Amino acid sequence: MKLYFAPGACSVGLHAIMNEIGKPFDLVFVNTKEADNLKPAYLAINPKGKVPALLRDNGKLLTEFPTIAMYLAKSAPEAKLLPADAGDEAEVLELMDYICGTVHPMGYTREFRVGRFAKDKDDEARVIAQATEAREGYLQVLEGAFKGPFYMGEQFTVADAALFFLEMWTVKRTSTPLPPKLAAHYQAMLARPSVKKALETEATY
Ligand SMILES: N[C@@H](CCC(=O)N[C@@H](CS)C(=O)NCC(=O)O)C(=O)O
Repeated sequence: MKLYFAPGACSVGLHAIMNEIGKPFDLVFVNTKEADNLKPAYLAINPKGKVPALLRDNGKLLTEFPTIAMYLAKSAPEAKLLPADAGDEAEVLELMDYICGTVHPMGYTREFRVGRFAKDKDDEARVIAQATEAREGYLQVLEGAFKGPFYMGEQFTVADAALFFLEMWTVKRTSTPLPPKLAAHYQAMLARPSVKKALETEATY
């Protein structure tokens, strides 16, 4: 398997999940800072022009964080990255959908890639203010749903990897404080060997 990633992008959550599972995989660096993700060579692999993407050993490509996370978790049941109960599993997917479909684009991408959303330079402050306000609201929703010590309670699941990249972005790339439960979760994730290893590896690119 090959994970197409960019250092510090949302793909880091999947990188950590793959470390949790512990099976061999290859990393393929996509330099999004140089917009390599939008160049023909990468578009031929993933026409969406985004990371993450997972190339399976059968040559099929999977995209979208929640999809890849579910695939990885279900392919390695021994790692117990999903709850056994169907309703609880649905809650994990619900969280990943919310993060990847709403929170990431509206509360983070809108600020990180403000040039794509603002009418012109003068409009950027308005767009960033919108993203900030939205982000503060989303973080309160996530804080309210958080059970602790992990998102689903005692069990670490793929939902925690999705929460992690948001927490990391919030701390490192925004001026929004993390609410207390998410702040504690972020520290616990940073101490987790799978996350440490992913961050250390990505720092070498
Ligand atoms: N809906 C996608 C979003 C992926 C996404 O936006 N990835 C960002 C990195 S975090 C990216 O590739 N950005 C490059 C760009 O937009 O040019 C998912 O959940 O996987």
